[in-house]
Amino acid sequence: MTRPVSRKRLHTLVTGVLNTTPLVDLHTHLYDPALGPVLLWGIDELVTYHYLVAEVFRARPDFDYDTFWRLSKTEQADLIWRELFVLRSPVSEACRGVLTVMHHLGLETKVKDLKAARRFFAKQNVRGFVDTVLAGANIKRLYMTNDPMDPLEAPGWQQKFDRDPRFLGVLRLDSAIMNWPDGATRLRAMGYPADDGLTGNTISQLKRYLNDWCDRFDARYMAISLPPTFRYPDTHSPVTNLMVKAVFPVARERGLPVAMMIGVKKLTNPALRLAGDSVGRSDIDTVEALARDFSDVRFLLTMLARENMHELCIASRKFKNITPFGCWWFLNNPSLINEITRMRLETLGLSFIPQHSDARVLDQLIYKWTHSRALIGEVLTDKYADISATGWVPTKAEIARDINQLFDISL
Ligand code: FIX
Ligand code: ZN
Repeated sequence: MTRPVSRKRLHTLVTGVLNTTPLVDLHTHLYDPALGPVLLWGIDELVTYHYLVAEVFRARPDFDYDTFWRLSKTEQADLIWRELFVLRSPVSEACRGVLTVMHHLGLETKVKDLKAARRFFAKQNVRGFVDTVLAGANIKRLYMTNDPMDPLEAPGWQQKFDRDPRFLGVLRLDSAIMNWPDGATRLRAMGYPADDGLTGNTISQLKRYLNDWCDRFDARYMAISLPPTFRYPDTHSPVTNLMVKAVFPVARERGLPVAMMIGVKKLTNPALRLAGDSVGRSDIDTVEALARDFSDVRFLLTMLARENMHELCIASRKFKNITPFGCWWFLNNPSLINEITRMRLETLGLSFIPQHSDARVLDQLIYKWTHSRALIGEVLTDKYADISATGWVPTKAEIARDINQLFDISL
């Protein structure tokens, strides 16, 4: 009979493996440093992350939106630091994240201002800091969000450059497909003469765009964020038609997964700009119908509403071409990472991708992965303790095997 093992022993094994295993980050808004200033890093970017912009207006509802946006990045950071980190305890997850990064980098966190932090970052260079952060977060590869129509990113792709193999390409579809026919205008401006209507020519021009830029980016998947109102089938919706007639066929031909991130209500409060997006309950019937009708397309799926998480687990049990991933955005908080990861392990075993960072600022990888490794480690420990009580005690090698299955994404 196998000797029982304590939870403490299992926890030591799990955290030891998790903390020493380089992981892969499936979705970020980070960029190969060769693409230039579009890669955000440093204390002022960290403190003015759009999550904290939303939170500073909670602390200061009297503050005028336009007055805030007229401030410089440094002035915005100083305001946020004072209001959320000095005059109040920084207990939110986004605030705590900044503290985790600063602490990891050896910076004092309980300070009145950001002068010392700015002095530290002034001594860094981007390529060296990329190495520092990837090592600190123990991330071996990450997937970017690449949009040929993004005016901030597009210039970086004008010239050939040696890719950093740790930064993998992803073709992001929102600019081309959402709010049609805005995308048609953009496609025409790039030399893809699509019509405003969903004609055969439009479909073939969009397919050419998708293939050209999947080639240019060496894209490992295509991705799109979708509103809670997204429906399939829907013969009237331009988004649905373009996905069905262009995106899924190209994905099938190229053998690329399609990531659909469903449930975002864009600019619910436009005055908050990037911080103004909100969440809505999405339609799981749509997800199941897509998985059924496009059974040869692999869907990487995440949804933004907590209420959709259980449905997504069950839909994933029904369709092997659905891979649920991450605790996205408003779900990327300890209480919900805990709940969602338990739900997924209990319904899906190890057949899902537990987390992605969604990092927009390079430094954030440190906190997003430190926090998530600890949380996921607790849940995994409990699940191993449950089966150990029956005599099925995992070895360190089996725990390492499981963690690689969960995190060693290779697309
Ligand atoms: O659509 C997306 O990729 C979202 O993750 C972003 O738009 C969002 O602003 C974000 O960064 C959330 O974490
Ligand atoms: Zn994102």
